[in-house]
Amino acid sequence: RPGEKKSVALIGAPTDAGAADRGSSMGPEALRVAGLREALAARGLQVHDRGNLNGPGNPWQLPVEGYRHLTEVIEWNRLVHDAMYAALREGHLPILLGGDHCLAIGSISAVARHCRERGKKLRVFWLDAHADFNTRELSPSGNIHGMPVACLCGFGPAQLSELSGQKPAIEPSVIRQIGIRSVDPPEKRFVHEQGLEVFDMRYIDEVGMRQTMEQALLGLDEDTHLHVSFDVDFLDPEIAPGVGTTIPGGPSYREAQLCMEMIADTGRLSSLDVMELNPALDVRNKTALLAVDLIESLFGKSTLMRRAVP
Ligand code: 6HN
Ligand code: MN
Ligand code: MN
Ligand code: MN
Repeated sequence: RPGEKKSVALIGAPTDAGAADRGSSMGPEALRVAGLREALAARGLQVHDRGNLNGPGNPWQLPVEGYRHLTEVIEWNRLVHDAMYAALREGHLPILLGGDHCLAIGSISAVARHCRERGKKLRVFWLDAHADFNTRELSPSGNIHGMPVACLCGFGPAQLSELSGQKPAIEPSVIRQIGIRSVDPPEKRFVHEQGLEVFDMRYIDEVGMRQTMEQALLGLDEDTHLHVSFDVDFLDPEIAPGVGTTIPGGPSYREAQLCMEMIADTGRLSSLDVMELNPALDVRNKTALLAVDLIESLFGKSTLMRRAVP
């Protein structure tokens, strides 16, 4: 639709049923209060805020057979899948406002289904301190927010790993994990076994964010749908305290900006998750404000300045 404004759909998913801590259920509203809609509109996007999905509450129970709150997590992921899929079909760029990271199962299952139908290639950027590649057998916690990547790759309960209508929803080869610095030992072995491409903090320290992103973006073309799953704990906790599982040694403000800017430059961003923001642990909503700032860069806030350089 040439000449028409690009449109984004905001989909709030206020749950923390997959997490270790309560509070990420307040993430969608904190992002709205931080001015997400206005920031996107200022980027020239048409913004449709679809409001929040309405799923089950958090029963706050112990894991059962290796999974905590599996029933609730399945229900939420069904809702997320359906909402993300509908938004993609309507031609919007959907932005999922989490909620904990278990919801990326529904989100990326919808994206995978959409790409299959359109004959598009898929690339998933997983920006996170964690690999989120646990299974019931490997997980130290039973918390499903530590398992979405494994579920998407076919290792998880059927109701989660078959959401896209095909198992696995995605191949490990489409994933690029960036910023990783906390992986449980059995999980680490499984990451290697499945051949995930991981640009961990050690790698970013050694080669820098620029070369890391160049490598992660290799092979993207006009036919590629790029999905970014942004777990806010990707960022260094000094700048982003409002998350449940803070891990020191994450990307700095400038490194995170560069990461977002280089994604924006490709023009391939087609769907986004903003996950794990926990306002109960934040300081004057500063992590939400930072997330909005980075999302602006993801949508090209700095591109004009960069292009002006010969
Ligand atoms: N997140 N690896 C730990 C676990 O319990 O499986 C932590 C997972 C954190 C997940 O932040 O999305
Ligand atoms: Mn519309
Ligand atoms: Mn995560
Ligand atoms: Mn994480």
